Amino acid sequence: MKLFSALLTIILAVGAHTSVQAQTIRQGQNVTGEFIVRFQGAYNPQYAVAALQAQGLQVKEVVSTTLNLYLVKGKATTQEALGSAYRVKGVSYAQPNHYVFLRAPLNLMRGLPNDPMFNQQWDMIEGSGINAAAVWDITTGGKDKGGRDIVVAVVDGGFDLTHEDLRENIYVNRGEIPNNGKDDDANGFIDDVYGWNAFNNSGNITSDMHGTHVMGTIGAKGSNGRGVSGVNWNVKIMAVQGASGTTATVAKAYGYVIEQKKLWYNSKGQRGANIVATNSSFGVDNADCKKGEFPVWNDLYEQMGQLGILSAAATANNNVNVDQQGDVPTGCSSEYIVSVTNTTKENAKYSQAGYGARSIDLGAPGTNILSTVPGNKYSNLTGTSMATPHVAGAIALIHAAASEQFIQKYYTNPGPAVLALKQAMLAGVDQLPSLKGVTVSGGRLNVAKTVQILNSSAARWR
Ligand SMILES: [Ca+2]
Ligand SMILES: [Ca+2]
Ligand SMILES: [Ca+2]
Repeated sequence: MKLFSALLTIILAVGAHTSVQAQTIRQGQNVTGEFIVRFQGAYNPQYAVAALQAQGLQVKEVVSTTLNLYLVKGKATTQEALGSAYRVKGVSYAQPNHYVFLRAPLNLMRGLPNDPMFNQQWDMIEGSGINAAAVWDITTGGKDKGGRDIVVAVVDGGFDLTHEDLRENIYVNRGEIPNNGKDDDANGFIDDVYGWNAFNNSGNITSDMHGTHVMGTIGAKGSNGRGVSGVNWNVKIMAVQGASGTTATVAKAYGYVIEQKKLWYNSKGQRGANIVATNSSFGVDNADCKKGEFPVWNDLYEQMGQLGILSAAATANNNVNVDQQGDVPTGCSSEYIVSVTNTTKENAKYSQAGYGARSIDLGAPGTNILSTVPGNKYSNLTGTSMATPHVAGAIALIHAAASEQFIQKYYTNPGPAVLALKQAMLAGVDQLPSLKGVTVSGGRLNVAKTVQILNSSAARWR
């Protein structure tokens, strides 16, 4: 990975610079002829450099003007050099420069989690995956730069909210007292503690394999020594049941999401939830969203988008051209949908996954993806359903990594801000030959590149 190679380069560069073979350097060994001098009090750096030079010592680098530290080189032996340094007025002390090594073993370095199954999570790293690992150097998710909680609403069949690797990252409506038959927070929904069950209009969330797996990819707790890591180590995942049945059920599920986000704005963050993404790993195959039979679906995505919610949507698990065959929702026209197809560890589109040069935005890993399943278990599953939560999770992680400029725009003008986020995501993909010409972007999600592109474009916003 990039991090490893960067560290190796640093170690090797130090070795080359001092003409010492990298493998022969010991921890704590002196760097030949170099030492560090500290002046007492605030000496002008120009004076310090001149005074040291007058003793035949060469200042290699000003290490810190605040601490008055200088890296100095000179004289044959360190003892001789130290003696010269102490003859300079104002020098408080001088000490040899030592080689210092990383203490952590490679798999415990910052940036990578300690979860025991992480070594099977090719989908999270650079190469075949989404390069979330590079973003984890900056943030592991949970809150934006303004300290606001980041919430992802998963609309699916059901969830095991007690799973050992999920429970800490499940959204909780703090204003609601469970199971008392009352709408304690007056948001229009009785006993909605973890989200909403649109199948039976209640706050009772039931368990299901599909939704539990989707949740784990978005936000299984990272670096907790258990199981796997999600795209976000920390995040709030809202449970919304209603991913099948009828359009009315789906509308009730998204309606809950819309109400909670509106309430969050209207209460200035005191109630409701700061939902930034939905995950929709469901739909209607071969249905034409643009032909007038499905206006409700497109309207829901539009309304969510204007509130700053992007919807990651899985396309069909068939090798069909959605531009021609249609699909709901990935063939719908709302710009606030990020439509996703399924890629493999071998950097190809999965054979049984939908595509479309106009309809399908990008690919994400969806073949043999390891994630959480009910009963504190873990399993590999394949499908566009497994690809899409990488995108929904990425949207949340990007909010955590996004600059102040982005966040300010998001809270004043959420629709255009999230469309800029989507554009950065499409511009930042890793191009793949099998996605070229059959997806909008021609590539697979790369979260780290998206963050770079978004933050550099946000720096130019007014
Ligand atoms: Ca309520
Ligand atoms: Ca209640
Ligand atoms: Ca874990």
